[in-house]
Amino acid sequence: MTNPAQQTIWLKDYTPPAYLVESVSLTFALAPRATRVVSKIAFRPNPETADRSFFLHGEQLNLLSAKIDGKEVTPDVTEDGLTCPAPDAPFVWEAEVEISPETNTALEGLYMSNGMYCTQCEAEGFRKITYYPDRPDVMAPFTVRIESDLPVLLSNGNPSASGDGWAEWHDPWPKPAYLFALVAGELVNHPDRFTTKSGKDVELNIWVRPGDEGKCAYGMDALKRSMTWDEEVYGREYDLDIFNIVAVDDFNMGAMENKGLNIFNSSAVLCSPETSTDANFARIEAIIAHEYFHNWTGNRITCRDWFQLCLKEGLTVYRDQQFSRDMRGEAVHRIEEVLALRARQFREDAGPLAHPVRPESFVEINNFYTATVYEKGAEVIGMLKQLVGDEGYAKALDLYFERHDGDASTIEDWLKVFEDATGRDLTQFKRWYSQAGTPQVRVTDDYADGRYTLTLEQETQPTPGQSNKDPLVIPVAVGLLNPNGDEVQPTTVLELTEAKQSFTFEGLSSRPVPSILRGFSAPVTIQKDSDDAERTFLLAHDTDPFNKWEAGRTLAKSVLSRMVLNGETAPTSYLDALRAVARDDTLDPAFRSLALALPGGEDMAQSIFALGHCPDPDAIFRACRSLRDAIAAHLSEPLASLYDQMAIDGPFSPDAKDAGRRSLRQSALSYLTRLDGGERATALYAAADNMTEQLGALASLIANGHGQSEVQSFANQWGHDRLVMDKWFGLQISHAQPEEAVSTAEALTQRDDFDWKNPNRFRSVIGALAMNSAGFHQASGAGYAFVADWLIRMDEANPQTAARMSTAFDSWRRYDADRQGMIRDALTRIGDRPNVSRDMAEMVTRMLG
Ligand code: 0A1
Ligand code: ZN
Repeated sequence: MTNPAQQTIWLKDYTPPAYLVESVSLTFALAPRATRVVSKIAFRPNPETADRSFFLHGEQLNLLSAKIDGKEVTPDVTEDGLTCPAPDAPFVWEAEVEISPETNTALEGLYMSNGMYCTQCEAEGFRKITYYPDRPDVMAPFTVRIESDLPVLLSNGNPSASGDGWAEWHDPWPKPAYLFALVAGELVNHPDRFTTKSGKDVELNIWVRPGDEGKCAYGMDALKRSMTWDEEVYGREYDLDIFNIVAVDDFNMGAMENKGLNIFNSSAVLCSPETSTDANFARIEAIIAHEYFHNWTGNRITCRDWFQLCLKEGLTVYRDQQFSRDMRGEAVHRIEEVLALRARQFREDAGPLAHPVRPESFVEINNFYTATVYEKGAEVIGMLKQLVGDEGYAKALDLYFERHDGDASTIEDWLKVFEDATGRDLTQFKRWYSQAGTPQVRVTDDYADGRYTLTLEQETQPTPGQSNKDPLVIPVAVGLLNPNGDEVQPTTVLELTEAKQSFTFEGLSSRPVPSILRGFSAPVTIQKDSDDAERTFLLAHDTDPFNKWEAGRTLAKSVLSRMVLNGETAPTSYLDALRAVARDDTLDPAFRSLALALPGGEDMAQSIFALGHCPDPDAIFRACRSLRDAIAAHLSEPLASLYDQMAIDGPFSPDAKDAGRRSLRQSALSYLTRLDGGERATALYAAADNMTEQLGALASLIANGHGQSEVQSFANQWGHDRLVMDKWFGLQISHAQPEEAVSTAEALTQRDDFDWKNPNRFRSVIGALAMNSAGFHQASGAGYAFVADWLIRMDEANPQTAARMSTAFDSWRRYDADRQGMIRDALTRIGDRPNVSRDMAEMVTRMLG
């Protein structure tokens, strides 16, 4: 493989910067292909190092002039930056560069989206704007002047002055360059205000393209709820006079926490009942909160270097999860967190891309914005909180903000505040940050003379570059039920620290049924020789809602595995248990909906592989379909009454209660459509006045081979709305029959509105195919070839988005020799191009490695 600058960067090689920055002043004269950026940067030697080499990052810049203390200099310019002799004393660097935002399809640095200028600087995009020490441990206050005829000109901090064709912003809070942002465009705003708990009045705005004003109210409401929540729960107040959010159509990720000027993928902020599903509302609420919470965990306290990414991301995800649980219900949200963790992070941990929460090396940092850094990073914080208790956690967080405000910090700093605040030694706990892989905890038990003993053994399989694994500190929350279903031991957290350890419970009059890993207290897999009778018992009686759901989930997986591997049919005992859940009106509708959902193809492939078999995606698809039919037939009566009962009269509300009812109704519909020839779904589609029901009905129709006319009418109705059409593209592929998925995707890419350079549209087709497990893994290899062709095309325009989607191939070693061969060929074809990007080259190398 050709290696475009495949230079590996190591955590152990960290050295402090030679020069620090006192202040930055930037002037932008905006023009689509010739934007001029004038920078004036006050440097001073870093007293903590003797190194005096002056290096500024810079990529794809046309340097027009450079001065040090007013004198022209001629730096030595290379592809990735410049060096220049510099004084061993404070000095002022001035430079002028020219850049071309209009031709920037990578969407990093300054680029254009629908006539609007915007930026994305995390992780290393600022170096495409001007020459700068583009590393997070160099922090400075910024003053920014924007010159343009466009009416709205925004940057970080507070507005300081403006005139005809220009505006100036000043951000007093020292920040690294990755938090820099600039926006210029013809935008309209949805304004509001917020008074902080100490009485500071803050102007809030959501800026959007004209026409999108009607899709801002929910985002604004979520922002104000986030601001209040952070004050109440973490004591954190906002610290500028203004907080701006801008919606951008072309964006690689969900959103970005730039100081005072959050930039959002429009799909992560714009919503309305007619155009957005309940899932969209929930995601928007979580992302708005996430970006806002970064103001303290990420911006006021940032990362020393990119290896510490989980310091800000793990903590901020943990905080947004806490917020969403408070807004939407603890149990249901926890189940959703775990479903996402298993689907993305457990898969990552089990394959060639496994890496620690704090990686030790990288080639391209953009490849490390992963489920492991984000979601496992959040799980690690959840475990820490269980180990030190709620009070210990609150004390540690207060100390963290007090001690490190204004710092670029490390995981060592983070753990030290916990040690200092609680007195607990975290030496062993720290392994969670450095050891990759999902630990397996094997559970055996014994009962004699009123004494019940649980034995827990932990083991983590080798991962790339880490063959030996040490025991971790694993909080295992456990409860015990007696055979009548009464709880005889309320939840207690066992601390597993050894490879093998036993825990004893006394005074039990009969052998209890254990409920292990309540609330999913650690990101591990549990292995226990339980039978379906025990799982059915827990599904009926467990008092811990997470484990009640989990019992149903493991039961479904065990039934499905036997259907796939032994050709069995669904046992009546399972169908009866599920019917009892459907009928149990004491259960929250959202919970019931989750309990009625079956594991998907990818989830089953993971499970079957873990059982030591090679998964056959077609056989899994057939088994899932046959189980759905059995459930539909066995539960037809309760499902039909749920479908009627869960209908909502009155206006649409996106709140969790109504969303839960719609979700349960949709679960019922998806089964009933297998029985009623699409009658209910067709009627619902015609009557729906909100996108949740319209799209849900359409999904049920497509999945069952109906709905051709609805697919057409949907496009006629929504052709003008980019975000709705993304759903339309995606749905046809994700619900396609396996043998039709590739041809459907191919046909959709022929359409004029398949604007593939837009990451959302690209994901809605190529990403949807990669997630249709049986469609993507068709034995012909057509799915692999199709995805590979598009990744190659995208890699040339936007390496970051292409590289992220290449993870579709990361589970390749699970499959049979034919499929493995075809995937290896596809990956080799992607990686062997002379112009392969650094992002993609690293991903392919690791996946084939
Ligand atoms: N820090 C943002 C996500 C983000 C990360 C990288 C990006 O470009 C490489 C863009 C956004 C967050 O956590 O929300
Ligand atoms: Zn984040």
